[in-house]
Amino acid sequence: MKKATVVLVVLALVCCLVLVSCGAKKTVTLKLSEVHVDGYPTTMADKEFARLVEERTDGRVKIEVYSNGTLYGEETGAIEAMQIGDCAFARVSASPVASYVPALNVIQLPYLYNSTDHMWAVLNGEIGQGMLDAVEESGSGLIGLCWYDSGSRSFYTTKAVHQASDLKGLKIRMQNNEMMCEIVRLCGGTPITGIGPNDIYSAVQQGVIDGAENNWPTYYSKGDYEVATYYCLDAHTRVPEILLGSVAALKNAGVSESDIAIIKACAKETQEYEIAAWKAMEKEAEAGVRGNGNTVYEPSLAELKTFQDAVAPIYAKYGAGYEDIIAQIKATKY
Ligand code: BDP
Repeated sequence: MKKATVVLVVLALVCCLVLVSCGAKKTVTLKLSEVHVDGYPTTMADKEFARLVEERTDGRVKIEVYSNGTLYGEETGAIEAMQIGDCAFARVSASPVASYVPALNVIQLPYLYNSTDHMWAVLNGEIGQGMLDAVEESGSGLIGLCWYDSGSRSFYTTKAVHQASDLKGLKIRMQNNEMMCEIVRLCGGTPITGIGPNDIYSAVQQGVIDGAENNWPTYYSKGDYEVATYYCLDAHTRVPEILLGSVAALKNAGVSESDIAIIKACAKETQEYEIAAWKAMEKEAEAGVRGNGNTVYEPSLAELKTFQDAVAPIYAKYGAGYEDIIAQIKATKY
């Protein structure tokens, strides 16, 4: 063969190899379920997570965010789908996850933290990482990726509530979590579960429930403030949000261990992003609710104590076996 022919053949072979390797570059597209609307802090963070993962894996892993509960309107549905590998990621409240990983109840006990800073000192420390690890080690098929802020939860109702006993006779929608339901029972109300966050509005309208409980941004963004106009700032608990991954879905999609490590690092990076968005939205939502003329009630210290005293027995029931962690949380400096 002439030298020129040899060069041409080699060039052709190199081109073929490049083309084959490009074609073989495996790109997987994975789903992320989110119950909140676009523009809500957690949805913004989900999208930032997707952006970072695509960038850091050089496009090997793409994540599509399905917001506003379009994939699963109930977080329990998203969790169960992840367990069988039907969904790769979901941003959910820690509350429903605790039904699968009971240790998570400890970090959302009523009146546990003194402030947001206190909660973040715990979540960003050994206890928070320990809880994320516990999710993966629990055999639940879930991976705990990172935490997001969700403020504190307070009751909103169709009648005025100023102290715990005012919940007597009221049907209150609660998340799918026994400990959360117990909070309402201990105050004399009736917890109602099985209603997704997008269905609270109509459930109130139809008189199926007399109210629910949540933070300013959810109360506002879901429109519930229009039908349950009394908001009592009892702040009975802080429940962090958690970004979850599915062991089965990542395995089925063939995502490598090294890409899983990248995914975990990207998730952690979005925490601060969400916290900043959270602070802004909390103010915006509060202004929106107050601007609508809702009755926002700030309980006196004595009234607040009626809630704290009513729910105190929860510590013995749900804190049993975790006394050391609870003491550590209470002693955490912030
Ligand atoms: C909101 C959480 C969301 C929960 C919702 C609820 O952000 O993940 O689904 O509460 O009460 O604060 O179901």
